[in-house]
Amino acid sequence: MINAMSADEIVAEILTGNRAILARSMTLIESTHPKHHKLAGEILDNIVPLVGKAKRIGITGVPGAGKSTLLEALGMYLIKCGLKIAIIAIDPSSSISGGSILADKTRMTTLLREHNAFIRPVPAGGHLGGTSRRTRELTFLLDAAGFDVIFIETVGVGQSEIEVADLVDFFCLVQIAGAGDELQGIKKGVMEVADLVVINKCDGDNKILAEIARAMLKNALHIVKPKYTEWQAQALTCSARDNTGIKNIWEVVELFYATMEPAGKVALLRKGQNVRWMKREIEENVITMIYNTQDIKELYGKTKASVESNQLSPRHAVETVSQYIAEKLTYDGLK
Ligand SMILES: Nc1nc2c(ncn2[C@@H]2O[C@H](COP(=O)(O)OP(=O)(O)OP(=O)(O)O)[C@@H](O)[C@H]2O)c(=O)[nH]1
Ligand SMILES: [Mg+2]
Repeated sequence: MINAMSADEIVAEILTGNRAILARSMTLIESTHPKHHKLAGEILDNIVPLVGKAKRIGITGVPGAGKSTLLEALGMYLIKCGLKIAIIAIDPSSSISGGSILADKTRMTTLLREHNAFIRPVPAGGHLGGTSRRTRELTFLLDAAGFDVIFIETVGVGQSEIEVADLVDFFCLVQIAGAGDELQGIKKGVMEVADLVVINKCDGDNKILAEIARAMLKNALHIVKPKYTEWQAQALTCSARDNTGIKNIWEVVELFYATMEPAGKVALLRKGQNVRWMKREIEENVITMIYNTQDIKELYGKTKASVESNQLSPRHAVETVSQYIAEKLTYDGLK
């Protein structure tokens, strides 16, 4: 149905809040089928000038830290404040629509019933860069569709959280207090990109441990090299289950924007992210194109065989293939 519509018509529907068209446009953008590329590109060209109002927030943390439960609590709080929220839930374990995605969607049962919430599960795809490849464009659609806050939830395994940090304005790490190993549980690199660390499950017997963990984290965050001169990463506790500390989290997010926006830092951040994304995409495309060119493919295959049989040193092989590509590019490029 959407294929029969023009990009202008589709965008008009998205702007009026047509959720079915929004969802279908997202599927179109995620599609790797070449026949969808043109329409997806046209939709994005129309959308991009309209984008920029929504707050983009990343949420990461170890499996079971309570990210989904927290998003449900925070999401409901924001809806009560009169905001429209969207959640992109990235599932690294699933390549298509696997079971865990559905599980995650059903975990946010209260939000699922809300008209002012939109939940979109996204498979990570399993290859490097899989997370961010299309997710940036999905946030653009949601922004244009009028969602005030867009959350991107990702499980803190592999590199996904670092990728997600480059898709959002504000990055929140959800932790749980353990028996004194709070800091070990945080992977290197994540602390550097976190704008806020939330110790969840601060309830029942866990309360004191959570408060201790928060104090330790607060100190640790002061030692980490700050991401921005204007912002010191914060540490909070909350209980997503009992709905406590949720308002504090949002106040920190608002403080972040109130501090960074007047300094022009959010706009600058987004500009940098767009350019980095473009550069990565070009590099990926160019590499794919080069390796798919018939004569290069053949030369590569032959050279690889020579390296495997020790007839050619890997260094010589690199030179041979690189030289061939360089000559070919100059020849074709100057024609
Ligand atoms: N006691 C307590 N339990 C919680 C809290 N938040 C979440 N839980 C429980 O922790 C478990 C995991 O919660 P989820 O919200 O699914 O955690 P998650 O981080 O989204 O997990 P994955 O998506 O699998 O990575 C569930 O059984 C929740 O009920 C909390 O604040 N306190
Ligand atoms: Mg979850």
